[in-house]
Amino acid sequence: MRDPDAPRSPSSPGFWRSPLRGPWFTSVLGLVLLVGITVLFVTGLVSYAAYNPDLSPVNDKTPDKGILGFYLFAWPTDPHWLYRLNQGVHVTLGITLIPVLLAKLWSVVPRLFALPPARSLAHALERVSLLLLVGGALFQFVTGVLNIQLDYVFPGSFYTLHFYGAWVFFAAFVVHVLLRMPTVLRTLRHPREERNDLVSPRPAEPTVSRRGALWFVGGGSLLLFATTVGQNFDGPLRRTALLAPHGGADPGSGPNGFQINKTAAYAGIDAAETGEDVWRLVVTGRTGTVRLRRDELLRLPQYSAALPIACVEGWSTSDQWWRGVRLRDLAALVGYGDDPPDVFVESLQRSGAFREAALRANQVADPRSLLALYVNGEELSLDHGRPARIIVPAAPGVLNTKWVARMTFGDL
Ligand SMILES: Nc1nc2c(c(=O)[nH]1)N[C@H]1C(S)=C(S)[C@@H](COP(=O)(O)O)O[C@H]1N2
Ligand SMILES: [Mo]
Repeated sequence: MRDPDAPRSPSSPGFWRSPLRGPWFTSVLGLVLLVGITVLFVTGLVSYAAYNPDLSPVNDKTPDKGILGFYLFAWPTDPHWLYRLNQGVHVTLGITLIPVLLAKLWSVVPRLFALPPARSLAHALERVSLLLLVGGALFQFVTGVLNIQLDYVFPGSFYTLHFYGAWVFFAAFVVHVLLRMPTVLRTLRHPREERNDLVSPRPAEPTVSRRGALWFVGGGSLLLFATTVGQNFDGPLRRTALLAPHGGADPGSGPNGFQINKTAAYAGIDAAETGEDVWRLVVTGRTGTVRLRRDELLRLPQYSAALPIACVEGWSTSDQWWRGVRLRDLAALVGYGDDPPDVFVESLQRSGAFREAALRANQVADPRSLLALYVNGEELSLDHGRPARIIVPAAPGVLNTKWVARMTFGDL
């Protein structure tokens, strides 16, 4: 019930009356976010490193990153589920934390309206950092969710926005944690004594306890988790991922019945160009260029590997059985015997950011890295990249180029 005497301006302390607000409620939510956001930041940076952006300009989604890419490292191929785990954690955790973030913002909302805007220089600086913090948090969560839900609303620029946004946000986050940690620790040690400006001077009657409110927030998180996490698995579990664009729907059955990201129709691939008498794989390297027909590829030694597809959007498949020619054997055909170099892979697809990708020498050398022609015992379907696609252990899905037309070996 609205009190007729209540102050009308959200900047007056009596305006905000929920008895839930106070240092304890904010501290508990803050601690959850401290852990969660740190994991999001680390898995986000790791995910970016997995693209091998320092290898080739075609892999580099943020060419102006400058020193922000200081930490990049050579992405390994072991364990083969590494990217699947990293990105599953990043996306699932990000979605799960949304209710916690909203509750945290709600818990400090009186502060956002506090007047005067600045009492001192230090206070002014703190409020600017809060602006970056709140703006940064909303920006990171909104861009992340839009990217997975709307399927590339910002073609190409998502990586740039999300990557730079992460650094700005995390810097403000670190400042905030340092400033607030003493209060959090005091509050958790003496929950009853601590009082601050978040506690309403004229609280309304409680309708729920602070613990009850936390359970409510946790329940929201659990619900989001339960309706998202299934997109990391095949079979019936995937259908529980009601909130994930790559869950829910049935990807079909049979050997090729697993998640498809971009269909051949979407990528503008005409089945005719993949036909036996038309398609040629063009492989270039130290000793020149060879052109291989499908039947010639099939006469090379064939190998199998059980590997997942794991997309930056956070969905993944369980291991599928891929079969085809080793990348290092293709390198050997054009003059690289024992230690194969990097490779630049191009698709039949004529346009689009994902028509080409570069793989690092360690990825080419791994005996499980294949130019696959078969999956789960059947020819690749057109949507999964017929006649041939790249599959590399632990690599992000975007490096698993479909409808491969050309491979150029050599140090990039
Ligand atoms: N030519 C081409 N290859 C591509 C893509 C694409 O758009 N074009 N998408 C990539 C991305 S982002 C992912 S996650 C995987 C998905 O493979 P799938 O559709 O077989 O599941 O393919 C990759 N290979
Ligand atoms: Mo992807």
